[in-house]
This record gives sequence, structure tokens and C-alpha cells, in this order.
Amino acid sequence: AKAAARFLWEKSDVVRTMPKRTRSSHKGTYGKLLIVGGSKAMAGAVTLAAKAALRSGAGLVTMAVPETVYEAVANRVPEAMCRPWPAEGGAFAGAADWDGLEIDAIAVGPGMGRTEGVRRLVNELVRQPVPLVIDADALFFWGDYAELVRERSAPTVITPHPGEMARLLRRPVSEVERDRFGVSKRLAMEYGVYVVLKGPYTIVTAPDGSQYVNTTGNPALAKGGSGDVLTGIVAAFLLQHEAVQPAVSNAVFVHGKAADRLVQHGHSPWDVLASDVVDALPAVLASLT
Ligand code: B4P
Ligand code: MG
Repeated sequence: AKAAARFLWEKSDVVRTMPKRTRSSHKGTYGKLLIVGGSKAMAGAVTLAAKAALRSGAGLVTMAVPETVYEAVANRVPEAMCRPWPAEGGAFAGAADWDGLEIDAIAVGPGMGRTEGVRRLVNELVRQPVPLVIDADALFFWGDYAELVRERSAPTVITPHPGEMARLLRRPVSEVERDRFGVSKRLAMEYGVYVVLKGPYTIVTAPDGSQYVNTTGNPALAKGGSGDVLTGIVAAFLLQHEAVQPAVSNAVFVHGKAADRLVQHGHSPWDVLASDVVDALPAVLASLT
């Protein structure tokens, strides 16, 4: 058997693999991203992901949200488009509306809730032939659509924190924490997905089993919303990179670096908000050019 390939993913790797924005490019060059999320109780998650994606270079971002939260969400990110999808109470009813929608990638999960409608919707999204990022509540239904994921030919990235990973594997969190490399690798290879196991030293595992450990980030990120920001960055980078693993590792690096920068420049580890992390992206990205 081949020895486990494990690497640190450091600033030099990021600088080497970050895509250039060419002079002749236009917004279509950088891809059309659909972010699916939101519910009455968590309308902000999808806007955080959308802002993060735009700050990370996505050409065009559309948020798809339950129609009952459309008014609350639509104007919060003026640069993004917003689509109301059928709702049942405060959450998605399960039907997508693809009418006239052109997309190059999908991110699904932030703040969706865990209703039957969400379950149906995620099952439909997994069938779309474009790169897909699955996060948060969309991961709750993994058991339901995992076999469909295995059959996907476009790249799939999942971004569980250890609690979500434990549920995915139907194992206790302690077991995930004890063997972060092992559980990530088995899942990535079994389903052909890129696994981002979050936490201090986030591990990115590719479907071939190779693993890349992140070196940035700090406990300022341990606050609701920071995962949604990461999802937006991952999706935006997927659209702009040639290869998936550098896209995902670079996203994780930049996200952590933004938090590191905040605590070095006037913030404490206590006060940082997820929206501050988005606001710190320009300085971090500028330092990588
Ligand atoms: P959720 O509703 O999933 O929401 P959340 O995780 O709290 O918010 P968010 O989506 O912003 O953060 P995420 O972790 O995705 O939580 C539901 C339940 O899961 C909660 O009850 C929660 O307590 C539980 N849960 C969360 N984490 C757990 C864990 N590790 N074990 C067991 N249960 C857990 O993204 C956070 C981002 O910040 C990631 O990028 C992460 O790498 C980074 N980050 C967090 N802490 C960090 C640290 N100390 N150092 C460096 N990076 C850190
Ligand atoms: Mg999360």
C-alpha cells in the first residue's frame, strides 16, 4: 500500500497556486455561483456566504432562499442576485426553480434548517452536474444522498466540523477527534469527495487520500457564522482554480489568515464577528498577490 501522503499547506503553496485575474477577463470568466440556504431563524448565514464569495473573486453570485425570507435577505448584499424558491413556513418546501438560471457551481447548506423540504431540495442539488459544496444543515441528510454523491462526476466538497463529521459517520465526536486523518481519508476515498474537516489545523483530504493540513486560524473563528464565510470562499475559489485541492486548501488558508490578521490588528480573540472575517479578506488577498 502507498504510504499516506500528508502535507502542510503554507503561504508559499498559496502564492504558487492562486489564480491570476487576466486583463481580458470579464465576470463570466470567474463563474456564476448559486448559494442555496437560509430559513426564518437563520437568514444571515446565506448573506455571509454570498459576501465572502464576492470578496473572494466570484464573478456572479445568486442566493436562492425560501420565498418567506426573500425580503429580509435580498437587499443585504446589493452585489448579489436573489431568488425566492418555494417555502413551507420559514424553510424551503423542497422545489428548486431553475428557470433562466445559469450556474457554474453550487454551495448549499448555510442556515437552511433540517426540514423535510430541505432534505428533498438537497437531493435535487446533488444531481446537478456542476461543482458542489455541501455544508451545515445540508450535511444533516448525508445518509440520504451519499450514494448519489458517489456517482457525481463534477467535484464535491464537504465542509463538516467535528460534530457534523461524527453524525455523518454515526460515530461519537471523540472518535472523530482521536483520528481526524483516518476518518477524513476513509470518507474521501469511499465517496470520491474532498473533505474539509474543520477545527484548529483544518485537514483537507482529496479523493485520492492525500491530505493537506492548514496552518492558519485561531479561536476567534469559534463563533456562529464563520463556517458560512468559509463556504463562500471555498465555492468562489472552486470557480477560479484549475485544480480542486489547491482551491479548497487556499480557501481554508485565506479564511484562517483573515482571522489571524484581525487579532493582530486591533481585534481580540473574543470580539471577532464572522462579518469582520469577510471584511478582512481584502487585506489578506492583497498580501498574496
Ligand atoms: P452549527 O449550527 O453547525 O453552527 P456552528 O458550527 O456553531 O457555526 P458555524 O457554521 O459558523 O461554524 P463551523 O463550525 O461550521 O452548530 C451546531 C452544533 O454543533 C452546535 O451545538 C455546536 O456546538 C456543535 N459543534 C460545533 N463544532 C463542534 C465540534 N468541534 N465538536 C462537537 N460539536 C461541535 O465553522 C467554524 C470555522 O471556524 C471553521 O472554519 C473552523 O475551522 C474555524 N475554527 C473554529 N474554532 C477554531 C479554532 N479554535 N482554531 C482555528 N479555527 C477554528
Ligand atoms: Mg457550520
